[in-house]
Amino acid sequence: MRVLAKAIAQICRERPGEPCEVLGWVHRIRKLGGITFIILRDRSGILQLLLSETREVDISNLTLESAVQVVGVPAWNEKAPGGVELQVHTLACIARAASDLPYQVNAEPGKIGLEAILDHRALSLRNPKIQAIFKVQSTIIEAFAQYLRGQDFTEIKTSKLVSGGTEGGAELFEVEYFDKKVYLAQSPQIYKQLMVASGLERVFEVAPAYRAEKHDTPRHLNEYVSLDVEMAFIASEQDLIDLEKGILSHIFTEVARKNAGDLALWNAQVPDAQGVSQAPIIPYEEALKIANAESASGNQKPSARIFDINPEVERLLCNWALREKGTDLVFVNEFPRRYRPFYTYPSDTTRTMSFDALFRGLEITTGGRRQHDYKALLEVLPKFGLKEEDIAGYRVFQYGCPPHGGFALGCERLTQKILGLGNVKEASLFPRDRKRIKP
Ligand code: AMO
Repeated sequence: MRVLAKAIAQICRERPGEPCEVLGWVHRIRKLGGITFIILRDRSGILQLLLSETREVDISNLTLESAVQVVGVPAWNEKAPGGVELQVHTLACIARAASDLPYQVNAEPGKIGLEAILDHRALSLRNPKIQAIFKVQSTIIEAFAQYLRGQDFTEIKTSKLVSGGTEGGAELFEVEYFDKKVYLAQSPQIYKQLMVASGLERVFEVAPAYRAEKHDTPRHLNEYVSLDVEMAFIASEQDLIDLEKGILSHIFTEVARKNAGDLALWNAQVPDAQGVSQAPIIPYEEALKIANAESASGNQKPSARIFDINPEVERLLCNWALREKGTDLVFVNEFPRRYRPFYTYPSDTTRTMSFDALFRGLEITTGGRRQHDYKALLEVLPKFGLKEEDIAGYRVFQYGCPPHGGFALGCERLTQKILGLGNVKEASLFPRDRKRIKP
């Protein structure tokens, strides 16, 4: 019977003596006198193989990372990982790995530099701890979509080739498109809003977004996966915050349920539903006051007075929320108009119905209600250096576009913070930065 490594304990318990076939890779080889132990690895985990001298299994040519097929009988052994091993009868090498491995797959990832991990991505992913990152990410994406489908949202896929930016700034990658210059989309912003206007009302998208940001920081990628949401008939950003709390609760519950082993490898825990529901919503001005007070009372030398939310303020606010409210999550709302894009809905002359979500010291979401009144949109354009033709796509708003809003969650940043990774690039399969365009 062909089984996964993780099923061996169950077979040993329920059908002792039954021979099993397991397929996987050689993770480690250890010789002790006449006995050889091999740690075999498959997608489910690791399994100790016991090769005794009495069985004639030739492993003299076997190299680390070769793919093998083994047949044996499960047996309890308290010294083996998981307390069980496979006593091998036959072992066949299906694909021999060359002996000059360029990357030490079975090493603790923390001891290998990030650049080496990324240079040898396919090999580094064979390490269970590194693979765990992408198993968790897969659950995040699945749970995000599952929750929204359950709330009657429709999944959309929009073009990543666009004629201009939506998020302000000059952070656009140019692409030659026949005889024109077009750009890689910074976000599906206009399209998701158009889909609300189209009558779909509730949409979401999981897709790459591109930012030509020149800086190299542990929180920025030039290409990231954006988990986007947009919904019609909302009153304020409060409706969106409630929706995001529901999404995050579901994601955390699913990650805890499906990825317990992956979380354990990183010594990580997800917040429980209570932790999410307790997340405070702090108006921007209040958030600055808290950050200033935190900074002044910190053990380190207080930094200069804080006038805007920056990475240091995100950390201070999250420290405060953990201490005072017992939660890893903080929402900041009422951002000033000057810090938000043209499409943001104003709540008065200075503030907007917009918000950010901060999780474990990092911004993971930006969102807000949008301006759905086309005339009001035109009025603010000069302040943003835009002209009517720049937002031509929004003209359809003249034909009955309801109040609406949405947000975007950064998939890699959420993965990074769930697992406690030092750099967001670790949570991107093939990260793109200023220097890295391969593999
Ligand atoms: P914003 O630009 O804040 O908002 O992006 C939303 C979220 O996307 C993630 N993110 C990034 N992750 C990694 N590297 C980057 N360079 C990067 N840039 C952004 C973050 C961030 O919180 N259109 C609006 C969203 C909306 O209002 O619906 C937008 O894109 O987690």
